[in-house]
Amino acid sequence: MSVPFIHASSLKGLYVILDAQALRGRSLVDVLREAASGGARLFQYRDKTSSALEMYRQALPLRRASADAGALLLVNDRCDLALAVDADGVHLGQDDLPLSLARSVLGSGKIIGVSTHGAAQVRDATEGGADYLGFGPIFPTATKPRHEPVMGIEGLRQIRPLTRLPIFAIGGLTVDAVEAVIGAGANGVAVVSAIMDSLDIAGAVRAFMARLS
Ligand code: TZP
Ligand code: MG
Repeated sequence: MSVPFIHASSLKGLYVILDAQALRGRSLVDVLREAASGGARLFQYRDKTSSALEMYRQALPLRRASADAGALLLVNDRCDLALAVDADGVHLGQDDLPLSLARSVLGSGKIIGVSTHGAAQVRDATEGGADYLGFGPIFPTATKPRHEPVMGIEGLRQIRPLTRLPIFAIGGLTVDAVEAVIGAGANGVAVVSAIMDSLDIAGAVRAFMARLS
C-alpha cells in the first residue's frame, strides 16, 4: 500500500507513545502539548486498561490537540477507535486485527504500523502493506510486562536489510541509546518511559531531537 507523501516524510525521528498507565497525575493532552512544544510531531495513544468509551473520551481531545500542534496521532490496537476519532492511523501488535483486515477497515489514507519481533514478522508486515514497523524490544523494559525476548541492537541490525519501510526501535530506549539504534538502521525511536517519566517533558523531547538530528 502506498503511503501519502506527508505520511512517509513524518515516519522517522521521535515517536512519543502516550501511555495512559504512565501518566503520573498529568493528563494525556498536557503531555502531548508539552511534548509538541519540545518538537515532537508523532504520537501514539496507548491504553491497555480503559473501556472503549473511556478510550474514546481520551482520544478525542488528543486528536484535537495533535491537530493543533500539526502532529500525527495514531491509536494503539484499535482500528475502530482510530476511525471514530479520525486519527491518522493505527498501531497493530501481533495479536491485533490482521494487517490485511485493518487495511480494509481503514483504507489507504490511514497509516498502519506493525510491531515486529523477528525476521519473519518483519517480512510479513512488509509484504502485507504496513507503512512502518516497530521493532523490539531492543532492551528489557518495565513498561510492557511479559514482553517478547529482547532483540538487542544486533537483532535490529540483522533485520534492517529485510525491509525498506521506516523502522522505529522500541523498548527500554533512552537518549543514550539513540546513536546505536540509528547506527543499526532504525529510522526513529519509539519511547514511553523516557518521556513520560520525565518531570520536564519538553526538555526530554528536545534531548531526543538533538540526538536524532
Ligand atoms: N512494545 C515493545 S517494548 C514496549 C512496547 C509498547 C514498551 C516501551 O516502553 P519504554 O518505557 O520506552 O521501554
Ligand atoms: Mg496491540
